[in-house]
Amino acid sequence: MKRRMTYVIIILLFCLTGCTVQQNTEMDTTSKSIVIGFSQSGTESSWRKRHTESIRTELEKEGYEVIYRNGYMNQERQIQDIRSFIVYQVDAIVFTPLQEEGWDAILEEAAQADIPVFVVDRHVSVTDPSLFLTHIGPSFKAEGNRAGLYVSNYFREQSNKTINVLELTGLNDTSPTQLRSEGFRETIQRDLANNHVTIQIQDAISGDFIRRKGKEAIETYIKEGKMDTINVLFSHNDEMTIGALEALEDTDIIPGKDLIIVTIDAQKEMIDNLKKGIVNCVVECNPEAGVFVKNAINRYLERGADAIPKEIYVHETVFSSDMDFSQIPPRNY
Ligand code: GYE
Repeated sequence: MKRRMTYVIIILLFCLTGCTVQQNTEMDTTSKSIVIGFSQSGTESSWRKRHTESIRTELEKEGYEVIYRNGYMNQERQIQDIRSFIVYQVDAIVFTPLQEEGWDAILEEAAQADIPVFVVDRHVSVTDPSLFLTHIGPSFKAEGNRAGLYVSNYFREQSNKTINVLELTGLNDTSPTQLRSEGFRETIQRDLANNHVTIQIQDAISGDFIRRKGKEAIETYIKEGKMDTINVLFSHNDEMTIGALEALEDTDIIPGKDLIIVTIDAQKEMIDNLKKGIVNCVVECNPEAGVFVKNAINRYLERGADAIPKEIYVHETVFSSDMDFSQIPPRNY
């Protein structure tokens, strides 16, 4: 009897331990969810809001736990946000830098903690490029090229004429600002070589990618009496273009006719303006980065850092006054 009791106890214990072990394994897989720290630079545009949403939803749909921080366009704040991810020991950091310079020290901290960093949208300039795993975003230079190409095509029939461009630039020390400028200049210069028409940048003024600042910059330009000689406004983003259009309301200039307007992002409002003939060319900047970020993280987790290319481009297009508007896909930003 005593012996039988001992057996029963042993079997019971075995069963219990077995059950417990099984339970623990199950718990491990669920409690061990991958945590991603996502530091966004701000909420300055509809484009940016869509960009944030796209990344958060794609990562969450995939089952990742996302800790999201908004840097409110303040680099110090973004650095603190990234530091909090490091303290929390997240599995990966997704980071959309406000500007290009000033990230070496914090990325060094992330590297020390062995946390991979996925840079999205704007670029970072760091002395050691191994401080980030990859950069995922648009080709800003191609966007500038597309804008320049529209302008040179638009004026291609004209000869012996000088076309003056006013460039409304985004935030300084950011790759979209630098590369959009570079891409635009590259394309208009090519046309110059053909001697059809001279397209020149009359002035470049900054609006920091912000609607209000874009409006103020154009208002000042108008007050200075310089707007009348301008044929083309090349604006680095739609928010500033909306500001510029508001400023132009106080003048006789008819946007889209007296002033050719080329703008970047392709927010819904700007596509509506294109259809109405208020702007002439809208270069798309694709905010739907989420799926690319998710794929890169998945691949990194499955195959390691060596399986990730240093640069991952998102696809983009261009919409202009000479196209069939029914071909424009619905905008969700
Ligand atoms: O064009 C603009 C946003 O960095 C590419 O930032 C991004 C730019 C985008 O504020 O609308």
